Amino acid sequence: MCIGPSAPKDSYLKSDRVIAAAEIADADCIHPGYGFLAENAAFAEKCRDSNIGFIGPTAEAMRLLGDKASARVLAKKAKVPTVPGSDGVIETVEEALPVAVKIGFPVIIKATSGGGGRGMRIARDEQEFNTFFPQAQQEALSAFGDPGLYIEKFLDRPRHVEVQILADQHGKIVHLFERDCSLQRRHQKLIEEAPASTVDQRTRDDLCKAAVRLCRAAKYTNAGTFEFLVTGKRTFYFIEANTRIQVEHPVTEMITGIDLIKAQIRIAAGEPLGFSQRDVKQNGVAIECRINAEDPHNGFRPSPGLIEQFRAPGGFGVRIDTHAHDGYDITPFYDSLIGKLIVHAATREEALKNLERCLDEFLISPIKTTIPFYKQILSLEAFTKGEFDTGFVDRTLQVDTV
Ligand code: MV4
Repeated sequence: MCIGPSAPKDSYLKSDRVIAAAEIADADCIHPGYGFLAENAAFAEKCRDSNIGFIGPTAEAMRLLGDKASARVLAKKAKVPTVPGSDGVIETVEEALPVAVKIGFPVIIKATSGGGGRGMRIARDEQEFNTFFPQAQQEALSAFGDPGLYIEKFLDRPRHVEVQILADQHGKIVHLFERDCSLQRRHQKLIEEAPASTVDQRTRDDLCKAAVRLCRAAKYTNAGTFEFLVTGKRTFYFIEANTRIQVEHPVTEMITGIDLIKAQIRIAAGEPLGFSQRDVKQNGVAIECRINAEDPHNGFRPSPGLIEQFRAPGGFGVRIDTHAHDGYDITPFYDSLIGKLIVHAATREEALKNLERCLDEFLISPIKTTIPFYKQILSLEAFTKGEFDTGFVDRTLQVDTV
């Protein structure tokens, strides 16, 4: 169903048009996906007011966790470890500087409505802090319409580990273990895996229990993710929550055998979860590569256009989630994600072997994709050994910038 012109601001970001389309289609409910209005509380509210189910959490839970400074406050109350930092939003640089000095430099300045690294600055001393705080405030205002900032101690080379949650409308909450999403470039995730190879069983248990506590404190329902930064062996801190299903959810589906989208739909329909925590088992290792229509040899510049040849790998333990095929035209209007390659095997070693084979077999032409970049990553010992953190790609890989 056509809901408007190509530009998202005139179509998929216009809630009234999306709701009108649902009404014309006589849809019972809307699954918001993982972009556009998926984390927009006002959209969830409009669905409710239009008697259309929103497959996700309540508008209230989205607002509470969508504000990152208030999510931090809630986490503290729920005895979930947070990075040393400010309590809530700080309005002025005069008020913020003593807090930063008390935390100790370097500190990271973050936008409470932020995402994708916008409105974020790292300050190494007082002088930088005085310069960066107003800059971040301005950037946050223009990007999110909200200048609110908070500050945290800047952690050195953390790993990004997130816990998947499912919560029904009857008070039952389960976690589906964790994913490591440390491999990213400029805040875009590239490779995700489950379980996190560097997290031991005891830390895993603590992390997952912390996520469930926070979920309960937020009265959260449906699928959600709680993000943590992990430093050292047993130390982790909650940083933010994602109130939507995420791109990387298939790795969790592969290791647990649970269809997360089906669970989301059942929960939204008011059904009970139908299984308990003890029924959720981790089985093997799953790794996902995001296939983007981008040129890794040209600063990851978008590479839209007609796909003339599309040949995907297959076989045991291989999953491809995509809408692309031969003759498909990738438009320049949307995200450059064109597919996900997910492999599942008994061990990380086997998964990596299969992943390498799949990347070699994958044929998408003539548009440029990130496939060659993943082959390069897989050739690095640091990656195959699991020795990487959130700064790995930007630090170690020589990628040309535009
Ligand atoms: C941090 C951090 C270090 N210390 N917070 C990046 C995106 C957002 N979800 C959180 N992010 C980070 N938060 C504390 N307290 C490091 C990152 C981070 C990062 C920061 C600056 C430049 C590049 C980065 C890449 C990955 C993670």
